[in-house]
Amino acid sequence: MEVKTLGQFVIEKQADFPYAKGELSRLLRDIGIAAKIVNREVNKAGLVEILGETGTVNVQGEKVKKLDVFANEQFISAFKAGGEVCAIASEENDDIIPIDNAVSKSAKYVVAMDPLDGSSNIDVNVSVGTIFSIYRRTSLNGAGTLQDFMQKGTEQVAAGYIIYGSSCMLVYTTGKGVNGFTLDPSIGEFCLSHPNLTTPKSGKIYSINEGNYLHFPEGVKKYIKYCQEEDKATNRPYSSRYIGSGVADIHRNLINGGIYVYPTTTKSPKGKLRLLYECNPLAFIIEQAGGKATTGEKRIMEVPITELHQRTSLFLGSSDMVDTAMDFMTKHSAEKV
Ligand code: AHM
Ligand code: MG
Repeated sequence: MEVKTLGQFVIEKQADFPYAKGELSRLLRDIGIAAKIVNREVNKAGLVEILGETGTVNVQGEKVKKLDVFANEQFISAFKAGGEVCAIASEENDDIIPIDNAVSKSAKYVVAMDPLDGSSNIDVNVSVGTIFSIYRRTSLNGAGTLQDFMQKGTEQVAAGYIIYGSSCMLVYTTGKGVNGFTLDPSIGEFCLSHPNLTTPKSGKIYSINEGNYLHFPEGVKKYIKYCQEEDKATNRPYSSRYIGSGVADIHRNLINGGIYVYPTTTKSPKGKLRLLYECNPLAFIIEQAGGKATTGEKRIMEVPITELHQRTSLFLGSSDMVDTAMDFMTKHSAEKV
């Protein structure tokens, strides 16, 4: 059987970008390497204390790091060493991390990331993920600036996620479809397992934290009731599935069809999720897979960005389901929560 590794695939795809000099390919390769290291640590999360005590992990007697901090440091050091990135924005850091070192002199890109999404799930052995979004810098040279990140999602050059689940997968797009790679632990390589991923136009799954029901906008409340109604023609009632790790919920829905909703609530009137490093990259992927991502009103990737950690509501998934949810939002927009 022919096996295609992530490294082979990105080099092959470089031909899609006639003027590319291989920087983006190298950047994707660096992300793959950092992902493997984070996966190794995530896999032994339950052992950290035990191994730490015996000294196997913690030779210098350093305090065992929390995995989200570890993942953040791992990706940052991969980007610093790779030389393709002049600034990083991370969920874990209040400000951007400018890079200006010997290898970054001709760096063209900036990367925004959520190094470990759903990190509260680690302690209970549930899937977590990394989300990344790559933009061309707008500044001319030297270290990147905050302004480099103030670009709409439509300007993304590439985006992807890694899911540390029952197997480890890396899914990414450069705007020419979506491809998924599964880590084969026996050879330590991400291998192309899901070429040209497309999402069904409709599905049977809705993913939302219903615990917040009382605080949802009226349109969302009505849409949830719609999902629960009996209707043979539209395959309802739908099933409710909510892991609480956005990457895992969205990955499942991408493959099986479904909708993920994190709306505004009376408690978080702007929404919870972050536009730059959660919603925009996930929106780029779902659109490239044939789905949709909106705020409930408009396309996520066209939302102007003014703050690094800007929040937004998110309706993401199979196109027919997102359309229906948005119809409910429009119809009930005038009603009080
Ligand atoms: P995090 O980046 O702090 O982990 O938060 C993002 C996560 C998503 O992955 C997940 O879908 C959602 O927040 C869960 O939030 P809640 O517990 O409010 O339902
Ligand atoms: Mg997150």
